[in-house]
Amino acid sequence: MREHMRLYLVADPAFAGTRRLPDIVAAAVRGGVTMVQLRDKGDHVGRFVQEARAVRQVLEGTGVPLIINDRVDVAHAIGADGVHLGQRDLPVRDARRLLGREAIIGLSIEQAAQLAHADLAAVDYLGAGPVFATATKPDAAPPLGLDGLAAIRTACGLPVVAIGGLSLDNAAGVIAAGADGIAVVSAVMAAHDVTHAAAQLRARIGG
Ligand code: TZP
Ligand code: MG
Repeated sequence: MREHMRLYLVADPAFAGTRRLPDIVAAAVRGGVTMVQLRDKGDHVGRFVQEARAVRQVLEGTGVPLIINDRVDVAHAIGADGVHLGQRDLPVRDARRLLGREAIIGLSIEQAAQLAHADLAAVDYLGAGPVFATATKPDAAPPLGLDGLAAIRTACGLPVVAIGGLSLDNAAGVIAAGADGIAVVSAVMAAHDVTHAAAQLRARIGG
């Protein structure tokens, strides 16, 4: 699990522009992405399912797991590897019951205090963030900073992927603060050359 955390792409169709989302994901995997989450905040679940199937197809045989954001039903429908849930989504224990033992379940943590209320036995990894300010998620909690990230790392033995405002400039610092990897939206999705952007990030974080 920790190796899969290294470079975690959050693929959001809002960033696709005129490109095809599965093509972007394939290009990012060529650059060294180790895990992919599909995140669609639109209200068209049928389209989400279609996108998810197409992305699953390009990931087949790559060894890169596909995680669905928010929607346990979509994850189940398309046979994704797992689901990523926020503090206001379906409780992780219920997701575990629905998806089974083999599913990968990730949980967002916005501050270390939330760990006390989390059902960590049902969780495979934590997404900690936002570490830095980001325009990608307007309703994000206040930034944790590196100290807040380190506090989550210290409080819990689960794999931790950091998210929020991460780029080539700050990626190494986030790993030094204890994260097992970085999760990015814009640093890869908004790049002109997605493969190159992913490869540069991979080189910066090592592993
Ligand atoms: N959760 C916390 S911050 C964030 C999410 C989904 C957005 C991260 O986007 P970016 O573009 O990598 O800052
Ligand atoms: Mg969510």
